[in-house]
Amino acid sequence: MVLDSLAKSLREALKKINRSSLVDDRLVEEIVKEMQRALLMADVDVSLTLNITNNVEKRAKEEPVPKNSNPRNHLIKIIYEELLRILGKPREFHIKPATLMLVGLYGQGKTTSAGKIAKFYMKHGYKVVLIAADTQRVGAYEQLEQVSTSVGASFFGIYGEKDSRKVVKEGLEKFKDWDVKIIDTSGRNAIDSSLTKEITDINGIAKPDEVVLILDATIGQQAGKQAKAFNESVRITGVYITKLDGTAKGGGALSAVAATGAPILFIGTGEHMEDMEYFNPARFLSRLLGMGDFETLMAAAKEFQNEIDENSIEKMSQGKFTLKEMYDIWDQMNKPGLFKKLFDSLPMAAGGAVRKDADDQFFDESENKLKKYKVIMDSMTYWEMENPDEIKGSRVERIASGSGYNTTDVKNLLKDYKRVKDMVKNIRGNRKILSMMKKQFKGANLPEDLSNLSQ
Ligand SMILES: Nc1nc2c(ncn2[C@@H]2O[C@H](COP(=O)(O)OP(=O)(O)OP(=O)(O)O)[C@@H](O)[C@H]2O)c(=O)[nH]1
Ligand SMILES: [Mg+2]
Repeated sequence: MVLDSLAKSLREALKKINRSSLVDDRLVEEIVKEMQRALLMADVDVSLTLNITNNVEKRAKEEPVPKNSNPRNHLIKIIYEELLRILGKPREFHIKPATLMLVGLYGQGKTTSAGKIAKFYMKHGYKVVLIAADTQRVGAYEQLEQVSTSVGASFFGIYGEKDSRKVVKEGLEKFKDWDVKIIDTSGRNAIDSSLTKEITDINGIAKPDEVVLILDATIGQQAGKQAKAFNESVRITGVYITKLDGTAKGGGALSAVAATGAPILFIGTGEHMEDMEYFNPARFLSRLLGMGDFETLMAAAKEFQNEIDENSIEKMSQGKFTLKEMYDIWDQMNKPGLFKKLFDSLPMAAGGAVRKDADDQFFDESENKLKKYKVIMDSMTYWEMENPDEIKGSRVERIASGSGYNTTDVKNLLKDYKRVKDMVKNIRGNRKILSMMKKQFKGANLPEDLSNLSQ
């Protein structure tokens, strides 16, 4: 995983809290020292580190423990909240047709990331073209062409052309019907006037929905300075931090970029085309700490509690989970994203099993599918809803024609249902999670024993 040593030290600190019989000033001071050491080792800025750890110490010593928590969990919660401040605010990112321009200095990972982003969109069913606007570096054309081939995206470039503006203009025109256009621009050694002019010009021509700054995590805190400088010369909509897998300095890059206020959109975690993640600070931190995505879990559980009656949860946890239960739950969830949030919050706690089984794509699109699926389910008989495994052949055809969708949609619904059912089974098999969920629904503050959950 990324930031291995930081993760290890922070997890040790949390374990120490969990193991201690008493939370006193001495323990708080010890933990704060360990946090300081861990953050500085990960290249987090000294004053930021001190600010965070001083806050932890002050809050831990002064804040009264809420009634529904205990001193250990309260301390962990404070640590979590203070660390989260380092990572900045999440930016909402909708997967939809878009033009993206990638900018950055030499060797930061622009071309590789262009391929990864292409793959990411293609996984969601979009038609993607990569446009070779790096007309400066020898071999840039071939490199992007090769990247396009490897992910199966379309490619546009004009071999030997020196004017990147012309390439972009022609590429966008030729591929105007493609859903997603990703423009790979050329780098420089430093942000100079020729780079600023080039990307400003391309920006004017392409009018991209996203201008993504690519920054190499191994430059550590320097990433913050670069983000600031780029932001001043072109409107950056998000930052993609690459090579987080290969450096202990990742904490420096992440925190310094977050401090500039530029949102971190993606992180690169390896050289392969699938080594990329959408960056969500809370999820990233929870995973780093090995405690499951409990921030999201708590928020989702609270919403869930309001949206869903106890019956559905009981049913879900006790064995019966047919299409009918799925329909009821979906029906009660009028808040977009709730379902995804709830399940997304469980994976670490379930030892990673849920997460791996649950294809991201399913969740990202689940909101859009929801409407469609409900229409399809409305065309099913009660018996079919109760016995989804029996829906085959001519039944699929009848349901499809009754709902106005095609048989693939019906089959997808059944496939997704099976996935959710497996997840529910997974959760059911893990009594710890179940009791944790129940506690959450009763409004408890924190899972009792975080270190155990993360095993
Ligand atoms: N380990 C690791 N390597 C990466 C990652 N992203 C990119 N790289 C590597 O970084 C090197 C440079 O990547 P490029 O994509 O060519 O960088 P660039 O910004 O396009 O470079 P120029 O076009 O020369 O400006 C390559 O060897 C990539 O394999 C990452 O997330 N993890
Ligand atoms: Mg390149």
